[in-house]
Amino acid sequence: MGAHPPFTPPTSPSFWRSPLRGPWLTAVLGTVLLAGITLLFVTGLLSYAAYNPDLAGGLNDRTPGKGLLGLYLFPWPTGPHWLYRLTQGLHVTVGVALVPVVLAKLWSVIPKLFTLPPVRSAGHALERISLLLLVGGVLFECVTGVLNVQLEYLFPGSFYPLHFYGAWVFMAAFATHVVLRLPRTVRALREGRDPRAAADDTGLVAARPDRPTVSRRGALGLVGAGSLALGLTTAGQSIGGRWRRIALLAPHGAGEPGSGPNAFQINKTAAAVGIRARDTGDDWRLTVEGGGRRVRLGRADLLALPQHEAALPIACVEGWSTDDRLWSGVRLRDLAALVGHEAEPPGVLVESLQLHGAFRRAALRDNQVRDPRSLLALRVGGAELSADHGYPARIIVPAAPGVLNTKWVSRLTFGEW
Ligand SMILES: Nc1nc2c(c(=O)[nH]1)N[C@H]1C(S)=C(S)[C@@H](COP(=O)(O)O)O[C@H]1N2
Ligand SMILES: [Mo]
Repeated sequence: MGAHPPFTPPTSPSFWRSPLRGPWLTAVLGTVLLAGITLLFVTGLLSYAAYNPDLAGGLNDRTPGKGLLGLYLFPWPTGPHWLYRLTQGLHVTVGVALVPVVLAKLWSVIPKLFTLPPVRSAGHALERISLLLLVGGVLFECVTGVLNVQLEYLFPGSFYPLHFYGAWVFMAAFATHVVLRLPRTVRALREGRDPRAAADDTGLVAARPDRPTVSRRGALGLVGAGSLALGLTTAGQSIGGRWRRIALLAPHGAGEPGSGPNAFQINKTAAAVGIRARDTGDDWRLTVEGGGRRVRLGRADLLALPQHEAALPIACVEGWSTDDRLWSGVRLRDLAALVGHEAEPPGVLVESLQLHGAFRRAALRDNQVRDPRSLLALRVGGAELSADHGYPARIIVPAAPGVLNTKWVSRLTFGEW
């Protein structure tokens, strides 16, 4: 009996024995998160704006109850053409790379979770509730984000509201936390790496530390190496080129399906969404409507209209992007002109042959219709579109999220919706 040390519960300060914990380590990790999470917040809001959720009709809007949270929305521009590729690539890559930092930060403060009494005062109770939202929020955003990147449609249609509202709750708690902890963080960074437990008023330094097996710097190095490895194996899916080969963590990243001009990432195949060959054959017609007029065009009619080229990527919300591809087809503004919208065409509602699923229709804003690079594409890289890339015709718009590049288009309605 006597040989066993007495049982120490995690609520006892002597249960936590890592010599690494201390205000400096927590402050360094916190500072990295402050910068990283701010970037995630900004690029996240940009991604939300890029969907044009406030377009009349709210067609693209998966968060119709957003109210004031849509306050900052602005018309998403069409240039530079790689804009969404950049903002979303950063969001997903930095988000994935921060996961080890988040875990290390939580580890560094975990003794505080168990301190007794759990609530000392009303103020302390409020602080603990805000910490619950903070920790719950960060884990929730990590999990929904990573699952969306990895499994794309695990949340059919509902990833957007979950990640969006989760972000606002988390950011409120995060902002509170930053304000409360900034002075302590600055002090800890100034004081350096080795505060003595006696001088520690944060309760992070172990009362009975074990012997160190790695220095604080070494531990930070390990976390950094983990982040870097995750970042590098994710980033290639956005950067493209040779980097794509090491995009091991990205389901749509490494490797490109098939060969020839159509050999690039496919989000949903024609078969997956029930597009049958007979719907896209010679009987296929595109209906163009607006201004009280309607025309119906076959593929030969479209090919007889002036053809234009645009080198544009597809950049998906999941973080993967294609390199610039040379698309060719009919300008959206030329199609608007066919139904009388000559000078300043309005926005357009795009509908697909696809009968079910969240992405079978999308609304584009007038600035997107008017851009000369916005096409109803018929060909890519000099070849006909493949069935999986949207044959007979698909939308391609500069700087827009992939989700707005509707495939297997059957109807365009300019204005009036
Ligand atoms: N009709 C239709 N169009 C669609 C989709 C879809 O599911 N159905 N997916 C969209 C999404 S989310 C993306 S990222 C791009 C992917 O294009 P790609 O498969 O041609 O690379 O197509 C978009 N167009
Ligand atoms: Mo997408």
